[in-house]
Amino acid sequence: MMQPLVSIGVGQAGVQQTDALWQLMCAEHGVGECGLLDAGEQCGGDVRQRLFQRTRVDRLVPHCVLVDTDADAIDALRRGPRRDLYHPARLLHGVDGRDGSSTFAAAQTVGRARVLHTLDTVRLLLEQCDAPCAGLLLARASGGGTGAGLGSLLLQSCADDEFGDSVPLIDLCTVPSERLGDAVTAPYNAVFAACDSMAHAAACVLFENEAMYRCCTDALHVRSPDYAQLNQVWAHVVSSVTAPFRFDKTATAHLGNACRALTKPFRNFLVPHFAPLLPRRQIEHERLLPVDLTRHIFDARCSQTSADVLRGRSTIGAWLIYRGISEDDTRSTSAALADALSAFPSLAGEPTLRYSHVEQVSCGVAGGVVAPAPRSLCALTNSSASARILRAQLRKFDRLLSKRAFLHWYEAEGIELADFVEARNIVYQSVQ
Ligand SMILES: Nc1nc2c(ncn2[C@@H]2O[C@H](COP(=O)(O)OP(=O)(O)OP(=O)(O)O)[C@@H](O)[C@H]2O)c(=O)[nH]1
Ligand SMILES: [Mg+2]
Repeated sequence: MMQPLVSIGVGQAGVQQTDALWQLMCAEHGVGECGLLDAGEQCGGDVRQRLFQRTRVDRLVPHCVLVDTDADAIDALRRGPRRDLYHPARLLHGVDGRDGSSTFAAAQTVGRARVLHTLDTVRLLLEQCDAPCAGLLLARASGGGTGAGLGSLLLQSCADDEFGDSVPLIDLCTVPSERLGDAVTAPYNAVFAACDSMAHAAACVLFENEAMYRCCTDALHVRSPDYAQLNQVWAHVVSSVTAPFRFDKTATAHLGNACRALTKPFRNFLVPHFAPLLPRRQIEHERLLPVDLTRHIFDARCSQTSADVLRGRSTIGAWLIYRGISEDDTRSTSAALADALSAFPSLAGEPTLRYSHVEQVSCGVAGGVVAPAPRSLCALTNSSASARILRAQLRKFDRLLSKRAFLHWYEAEGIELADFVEARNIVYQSVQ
C-alpha cells in the first residue's frame, strides 16, 4: 500500500505556491500539465500513486485542494496552463465577494463555511486513496488574513477531526518580511498563526519572502523577481522535502515522523536551505560534489529565511536530503561530510542528524529560474536561530497592540484583547 501525500494551498500565496509545487512535481514524474503521462512513461502501480489519482481515461489528478476566501487566485489558475490538471471540485473559493479582509479574525468568520467544505473535500480525497495519508502539506502566508485565519482553522480542524494523529500536518508558512510591504495587520495575523501552528502541526517550515527574493537576485541573478519566481525557489525546497517519499515505492515512514524527529513541544519551527542556487550558465562549470554542497548549505545565499543557523546557540536537529547521489556515494564521502558538518559550531553537541538520499534529481521546470543540477541538497534545521524570525513578528505585534491599533476589527469578529495576550505569550515562550 502506497501512502498518499496531500497538499492544501490556502489564500493567494498558498494557492500560487502549491500550483508552482505541482508544476515541478508533474515535471519530475513525467506528467504533462493537463495530467496526461508524457510519451514513453508507464503508470502501473508506481510511485505516482502517492501523488495522483488515476481516472478512467488515464488522466492523473493531483492529491491537492486549493482554497481561498476570494476568487482571484483560483480564477487565475482556471485560466492558466494547468487549468485541466486540477480537479474542479477541489478548487474552492468564496462566492459572497467578501474576502478575509487581511485580518485573521475576519478570515476565521468568513472561513467557517469554507473550512467545512474544504474538510469534506479532503476527507473525500483521502477516502478515494486506499492507504492512510503519509502527510498533509499546508501552504500559506501567515501575514494574509486568509492564510492565517482560514489556514489556522484548517490546522485546528484537521487535528481535531477524524484524521486525528494519523495524518501528520506540515505547515509550510511564509511569514511577513521585515521590509516587504505587507498588510498593516500582518504581525497580528502572523502571531496568531504561529500559535495555532505550535498547537496543531507536526512541524512548521518557515519561509520569508525577503530571503527568497534575495535567493533570486543574489544567487540566481534575476533582476526583479516576481512571485512566480519566488514560488519556484519555494517549490524546489518542498519538492526536495517530499522526494524521499515520492520516489521510493517501499518508503513507509511518514513525512510527519521525519519532521517530528526534528521537533520538540514549543520548538516545532524548521528553517530550510537549498543548494545549488546558481545561474543556469554557471551550473555546468561547478563540481557540486556532495561534500561541496554540504559545506555551503548553510550559507546565507542558500537560505529561504533570515535565520543564521551557524550563529544559533543550539540546534535540535537537521535533516539533509541529497538528490542525485546514492547512499553508497555518500558513504564514500562520509568522513568528509562529518568533517564539513563538525565545522558548524551550532551543530556541535548531539543534534539529531538525519540523512535521506534520492537518486532522482529534479529536472526543474521549463524556463524556470532554478536550473536543473546533477546533484542537490536541501536541509531542514531546527535551530534556536529561527527565534529571530518570530521575535521580529512579536516586536511589531507589541508595537501595534500597545496602541490598540486595529483591535476593533478583531473585536468585531469575536477576538478579544485577552486572546491577543494569550497568543502573544505562547509564541513569546517558544522564542526564549
Ligand atoms: N511567496 C509568495 N508570497 C505571496 C504570494 N502572493 C502573495 N504573497 C504574499 O503573501 C502575504 C499574504 O498575502 P496573501 O497570500 O495575498 O493573503 P491571503 O492569505 O490571500 O489573505 P487576505 O488578506 O484575506 O487576502 C503578503 O505578504 C503577500 O505579499 C505568492 O504567490 N508567493
Ligand atoms: Mg487573499
